Amino acid sequence: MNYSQLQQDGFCIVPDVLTPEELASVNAAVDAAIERSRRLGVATYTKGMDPNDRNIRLYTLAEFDPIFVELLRKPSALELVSGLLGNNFIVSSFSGNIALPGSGSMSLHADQALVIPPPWNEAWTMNIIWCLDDVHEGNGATRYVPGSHRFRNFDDVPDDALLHSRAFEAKAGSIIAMDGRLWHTSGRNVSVDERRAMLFAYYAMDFIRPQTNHEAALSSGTKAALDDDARALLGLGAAANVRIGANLVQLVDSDLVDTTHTMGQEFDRTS
Ligand SMILES: O=C(O)CCC(=O)C(=O)O
Repeated sequence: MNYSQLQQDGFCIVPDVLTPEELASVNAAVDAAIERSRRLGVATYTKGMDPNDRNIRLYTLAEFDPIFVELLRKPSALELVSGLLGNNFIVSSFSGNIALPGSGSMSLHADQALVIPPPWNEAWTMNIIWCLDDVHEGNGATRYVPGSHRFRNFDDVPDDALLHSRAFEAKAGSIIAMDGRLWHTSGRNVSVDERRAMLFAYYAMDFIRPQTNHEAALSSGTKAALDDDARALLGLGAAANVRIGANLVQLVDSDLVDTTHTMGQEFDRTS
């Protein structure tokens, strides 16, 4: 049901994915991440992307707390991701946008169009958006242009697309699964005192270069604490984009070529 809506409309909303206790823990981790970023002097506002500093941006969430890695691999999220993208995907980026009252709207965009040139014939990327607050028009919920996941190139995007946009409505603890081709933007938070926190877990087919190079962006301590599944999901390790090639090599002669060795390891041994 969710998956067919995701295919047809370019999004679906799944309520109650997080229990109240999980929601409280994720919110506490977000607060701690903001605090740590500020203490370390990491910018929490990206000039040029948001109209003002009422948006708090958090990047590379996996670095901040293991709870964010657990969100990335929640079965209810991964079912939707594999439903749309198949089984060969990795995390392209995982960021947060906490829109405080007074925050403005960024530019309309589709996340797939940010990483792949047109034509966008298939869904090769998608977001699982974690709603940490009730989100709605007034507090700046993400706005989407209905049917825009069918746009195949930039010429298909009407000049007045934004006028046709609508705000997602979802309760705290829900996820919104969104086709990477759906054109969207952040809304304006015109409320008096409502925070709007949403986390954007962006998944992409494994042959697309990720937005965040987690090998470079994560600290060695964080990487060392990850298990093999989490490492694979984050695209870590020296080998990249060898999936199809590795199978071919095994077909040629699985005794001659040990595909478990990465090129980096080979280099270490011979240097
Ligand atoms: O915060 C939002 O509602 C949308 C954020 C977004 O689309 C982005 O950061 O690329």
